[in-house]
Amino acid sequence: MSPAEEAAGILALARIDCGGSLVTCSPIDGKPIGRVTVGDPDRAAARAVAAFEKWRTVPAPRRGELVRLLGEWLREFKPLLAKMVTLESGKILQESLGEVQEMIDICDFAVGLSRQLYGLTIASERPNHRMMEQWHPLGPVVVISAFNFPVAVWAWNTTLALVCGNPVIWKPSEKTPLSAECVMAGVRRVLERFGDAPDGLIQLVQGERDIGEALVDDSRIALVSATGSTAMGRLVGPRVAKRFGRVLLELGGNNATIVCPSADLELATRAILFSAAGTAGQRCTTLRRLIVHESIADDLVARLRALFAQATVGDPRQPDTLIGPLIDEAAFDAMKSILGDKVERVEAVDGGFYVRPAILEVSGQDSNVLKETFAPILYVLRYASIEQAIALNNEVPQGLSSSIFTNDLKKSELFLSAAGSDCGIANVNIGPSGAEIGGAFGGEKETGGGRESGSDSWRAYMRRQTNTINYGSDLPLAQGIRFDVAP
Ligand code: UN1
Repeated sequence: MSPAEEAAGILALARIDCGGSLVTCSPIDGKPIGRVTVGDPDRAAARAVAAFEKWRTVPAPRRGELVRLLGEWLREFKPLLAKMVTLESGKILQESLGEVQEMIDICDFAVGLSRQLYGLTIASERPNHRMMEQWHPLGPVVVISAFNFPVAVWAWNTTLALVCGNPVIWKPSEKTPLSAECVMAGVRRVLERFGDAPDGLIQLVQGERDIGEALVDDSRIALVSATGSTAMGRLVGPRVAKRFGRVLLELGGNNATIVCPSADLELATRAILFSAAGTAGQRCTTLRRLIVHESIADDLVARLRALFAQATVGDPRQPDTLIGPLIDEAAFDAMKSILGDKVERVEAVDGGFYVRPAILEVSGQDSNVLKETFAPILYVLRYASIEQAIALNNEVPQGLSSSIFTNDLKKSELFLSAAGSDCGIANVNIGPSGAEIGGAFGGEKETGGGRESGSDSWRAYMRRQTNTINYGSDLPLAQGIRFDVAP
């Protein structure tokens, strides 16, 4: 079946009737698979404001119930939604199933969280006073998501935002609007089952850049959570800051793995294949730089070249495919601009841009190595000392993810220490990609500094209020200040 036929089948099954001026193509064969209607950001913001008035007063555990229902629906719809993600993003079905699982996992997390939005009690310095902090809902949240994780990133943000008491407006990538339509079909059903959620609580606004910009500039939006390139974040950050809004940025990565002489090379090789070539090199956590000790570099590179040559590149719907197509011609051109004639195009499905993952040995980190090219290119650098390897890891402007392969405790602890990796994520004996939802996800420097998903990332979706309560009959001032009118 063609991607267009398959997409039509899924839309029919989910009873989604979309049409409009925005055409979307499948990277599998480059042909159109559907159309959606461009949304109205102004109207969406107004509806979100009205929804916020009501939703913020619903008890958080009840808000969690909505997310629980969403998780139930996702479990049921997982195979179909994953199929749509594959058709639209080109990632292999295994990875799409993983992406939907990530949504289910964050639903479970958020349901638990809905009973754990804890604040502190703080010792007051004044007699008969009590101090505490409360976490209150923040306001309408806009989620701008990218093509490579067309549904999971929405779920990371939306489930937390909902239990925290906020309405959500979703502006998905214009490259993956149908996956968003499928999710919204589920959301509508879930809202019906839930019963009394306010109108406009969860909205989808399709469109291109101008639609995103309108939402970014709208002072009714309390938080803009944006995932995408550093270039995009450079625009979004200052624009939201100008109106004193809040941002959560999850931008480019340029992730490295250090392989030490003591490493289990078999383990490292498998991890490197998944992290560097998986998702056709189009994850923000993709491994782009391999920093190998000079004593084992020849051996490791030879193993990797053999493995990269064997990996099946092709139609992501086929079970034996490991590497699907690049998202579009622009991605192919970006890869070609680095590799020139050495780029190996694979003739898999007519109209799609399929490439074999590339390994490029380099002697230092030039401007190409320092930037994030969203394609499967693995640069290999050699090092002599662990300090030098860590310096190379940290030399790039981005700071998302990193990892080390070693069986030497001192090396791994140094890598995780304050003098080690400067990234938001640092792993040992696994690759830099494929994080679980339980941890905070995000990175430093040009990655934008935001944290999404697990741990205490929920705080970004709430406003903190410090309360001091006097239950005595005197009025002692803080810092012992005296401020009385003479008797
Ligand atoms: C992204 O590429 O934007 O850690 C997100 C990972 C995935 C998420 C990637 N869980 O690779």
